[in-house]
Parts: sequence; C-alpha cells; structure tokens
Amino acid sequence: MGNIYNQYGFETKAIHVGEKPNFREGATGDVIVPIHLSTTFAREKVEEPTAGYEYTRSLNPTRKALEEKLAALENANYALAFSSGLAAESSVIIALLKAGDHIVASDDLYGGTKRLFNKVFSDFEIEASYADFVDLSSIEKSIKPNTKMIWLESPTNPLLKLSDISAISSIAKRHNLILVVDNTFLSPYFQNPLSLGADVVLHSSTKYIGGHSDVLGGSVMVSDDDLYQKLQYYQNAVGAVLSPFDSYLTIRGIKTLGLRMKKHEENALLISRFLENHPRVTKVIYPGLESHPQYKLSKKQSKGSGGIISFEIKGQLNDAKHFLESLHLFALAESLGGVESLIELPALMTHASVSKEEREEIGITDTLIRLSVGIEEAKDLISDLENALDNYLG
Ligand code: P1T
Repeated sequence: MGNIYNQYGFETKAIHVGEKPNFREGATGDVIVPIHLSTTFAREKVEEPTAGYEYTRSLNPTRKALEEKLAALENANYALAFSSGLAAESSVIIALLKAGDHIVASDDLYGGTKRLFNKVFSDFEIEASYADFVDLSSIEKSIKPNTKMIWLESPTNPLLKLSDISAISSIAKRHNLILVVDNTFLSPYFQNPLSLGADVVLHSSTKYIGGHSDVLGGSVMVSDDDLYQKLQYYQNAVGAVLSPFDSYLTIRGIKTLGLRMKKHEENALLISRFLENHPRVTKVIYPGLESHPQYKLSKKQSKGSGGIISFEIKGQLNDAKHFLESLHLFALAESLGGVESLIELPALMTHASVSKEEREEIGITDTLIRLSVGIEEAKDLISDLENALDNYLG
C-alpha cells in the first residue's frame, strides 16, 4: 500500500494517497473519495465479488482509502482503521496474544489503556506489568518467560516521559517480543516508530489525525506481512471497524495534519516558555523545552515536540479546580489533538481510573494540569492562562 507515493513528502501523501480520481467508464472523476455507505456489495457471479468487495465489515472503499493514507503517513506497508483507539488496542491484543501471555508496559499510559489491561484483559488471563521506561534496565528486569509484548507511549500521557524506541526495539528483538508503540501524542508528522524499530504503531485517531474533535477512531500500522494477516483477520472477525462516514471525516482531517502540527508545536513552545517564567507555576513538562530531562532524545528520535504540555501550579486540589474553571478559551474537557485548546486535570479526569497510590507513585499529582494546545493565536491563549493564573489563589 502507498508504495508508489514513497517519492513524495508527508503533506503530499496526506492529500493524495488513496484518492486518485477514477476515470473508468461510469465513474465521475471525483477528486475526493466518496462515502460508500453500502453495507453489502452485489456480484454478478456467485464466486466473484465485485472488485473484491463483499461486506463493509470486511472491506469498504472509503475505509480502504483511509487505510492506504494512514499506511503512507507512517511509512508502513499496511494500516487498519478501527472504531476508537481502545478498539484498535483491543484488536491488537486479541490478534497477537493469548491466555497466559504477559505484556511489559510503560508505567505512564492513558488511563483507559491501563484499565483495558488491568480490568478487561486480566479476566482473559493476559497479564500486564509496568516499568519506568526511562530506565532501560527496568524493562529487562520486568521480562518474564511468558512475556510476548512490550507496549509504550512516547511521550507518555500525561507525564510526557520519552522512551528510547530504538534501544527498546533492540531489547524486544533480543527477547523475541512484539514492540507496540502508541504514537498518538506526536502523530505521524513528528514521529515514525516503525522506522525506529517498532513492530506495531497505534493511534487514537480521535486526536491529531482526525484533528477536529468530531470523530472517534483508532488506527494500527504495520509493515510485516504476517502481523498484517493476523490483524486484518481479527479486524473483520472481531468487527470493531471504522464506519464509512467516520473514515471520510478522518480522511478530511488528515489533509491538514502537517499544517496543524506545525502550529500546535509553535503555540506549545511559546506557551511552555510563558509557563516556565510564571511565579505560580512550579513545574513545566514539555519535550521541546531544554529543561525536559530527555530533550536530547526528543531531538534524536522525533521531528517535533507536539502540542501537549503538562504543568503543576502552587496550591492544593481545590486551587487547581478553581484555576481550571476560570479559563475562557481553554475548554475544560478530556481528549486532545483538536484545533481548539483543551485543559484537564488528569487526577480527576483522564486518569481517574488509575488508583490514587499508583498516580502518586508515578507523579500524577492533584495539581498536575494537562493542556492540549490548539491552533488559535498564541497571544490569546497566553492571556487566558495569565488571567487565570493571576486570579485562582484566594
Ligand atoms: O479515546 P480513544 O479513541 O478510544 O483512544 C484511547 C487512547 C489511546 N491512546 C492514547 C495515548 C490516548 O490518549 C487515548 C485517549 N485519550 C484521551 C481521551 C485523553 O484525554 O487522554
């Protein structure tokens, strides 16, 4: 998939792959791929599906166009689109693991991913244990005879810790493990884990890939034929596929992914520097700041630092709530990666399903705030934050 487009740059691929105008007889030459709503496809002969299409769960022309585009963006041979990020994660686990298998995962992950491992797959005897992936030796120490998979986010949600993907890929290869990288936070525009040695890349395309907070989706990219055959089989057999309309919305979002990521990053850098200099901000975490402990790794393995910033403010939980509730432009909402800026309190929102002890152990404090910086004018976002920071205490 996507190979003829290899000569082109990211933004050209984002617009063209999967959407070649069709001039065959009866076709209209559409410049964009149409939304094919038909759930089933008629054939003239019993054993000859028309152009390979039988039933939309198995294959749909709009979803196929999206999957071709997604593969091209991650320099992958294949991509598969699912109905949400968690549906993609579940399908990867069901397709590649079985009862008795063990996953080594990074200790800081989206709360819903930890819930999936600890509360859902644990019932099917698939066990996960957690390690701080900043320390490579802690990964080695967590590997057991039944370990089959390493799972990481880089940067992590919400502490923005980085994992050295190439180094972890060497560990995975040495122990014959599948390395899964959730690349949601940087999007394929800023980081391509397959090129760094990952086996499976996963995205919540609800976030930057869709980009407009109007479509839920998940995607999985691989280059290995065997992995693809398994994943494709389970995509159809389990059935958590992306709908044709949602495939169309995601295609539409992808066309501006490069433009949006540049602006997200430009704004995030300005905002993180503003926060670093504010007396009521006690800590700022952003991989694009020289003060980030893994700044050098960020420069080495990624083309950019993304649009997510986490920071801590002076005070207690109630002060943090007061601060969050006094912003005007930043919507107080879960999720991230849309054009509009969002703000949230992981301890009570996205990571509420992680136990308080676990949150405290890894550093998700009650005053840790996560920003998803949108593509509005940076000066407006900064003055919104400044007003709230000046007024939230007492
Ligand atoms: O929400 P869904 O499309 O199912 O994706 C789940 C998911 C997977 N991976 C990462 C890194 C994520 O951040 C998410 C979803 N995250 C949020 C909703 C959030 O606010 O962090």
